[in-house]
Amino acid sequence: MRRAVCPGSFDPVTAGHVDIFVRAAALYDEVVVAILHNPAKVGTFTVEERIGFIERALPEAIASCVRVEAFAGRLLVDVCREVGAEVLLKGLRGETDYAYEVPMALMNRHLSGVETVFLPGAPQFEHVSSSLVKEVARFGGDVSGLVPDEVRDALLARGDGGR
Ligand code: COD
Repeated sequence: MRRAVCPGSFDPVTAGHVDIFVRAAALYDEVVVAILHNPAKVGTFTVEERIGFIERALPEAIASCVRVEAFAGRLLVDVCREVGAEVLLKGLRGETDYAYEVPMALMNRHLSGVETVFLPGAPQFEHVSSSLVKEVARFGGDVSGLVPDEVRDALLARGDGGR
């Protein structure tokens, strides 16, 4: 079984993330979407909310080979060991992500031999991040199409757009 871990905060999941999960599921037998969170830090959405948003946003065709799990205060290499994954899979949105991600990929390989596979982010979601979406929503901008509809509605319902 070839298994990949897609890690992130996913606070909240965006259309860019979902695109990466779908493409990862075409490459691996199983994809573990790993929500890494710091229990001492309050996120915009709870870990349970983030899990639900992701599970309900997955297209039916891949739902059976993607599972979503949360991990508190852990190294990514330990998450990979725990779930039996040989690969970390991440989306890259250009030079800024590259500069940030490559040292982490090399460190993870140094620590445990786990390789990181990068998929280029889809051009239509290149500008999409959880934090930007929250900022747009906070000031009343329309984030339709940038996040699953349920996430858009949850951001609107908060009133503060997810501060
Ligand atoms: N298109 C494609 N990919 C995207 C998009 C998009 N529009 N938006 C985000 N992504 C990618 C990001 O590049 C990232 O790889 C992933 O999706 C998750 O995004 P976020 O924003 O939810 O995640 P972050 O940036 O908060 O990262 C959280 C991690 C858990 C990945 C990070 O903190 C981490 O690697 N922690 C591990 C700690 C560790 O083990 N450290 C020691 C060794 S380095």
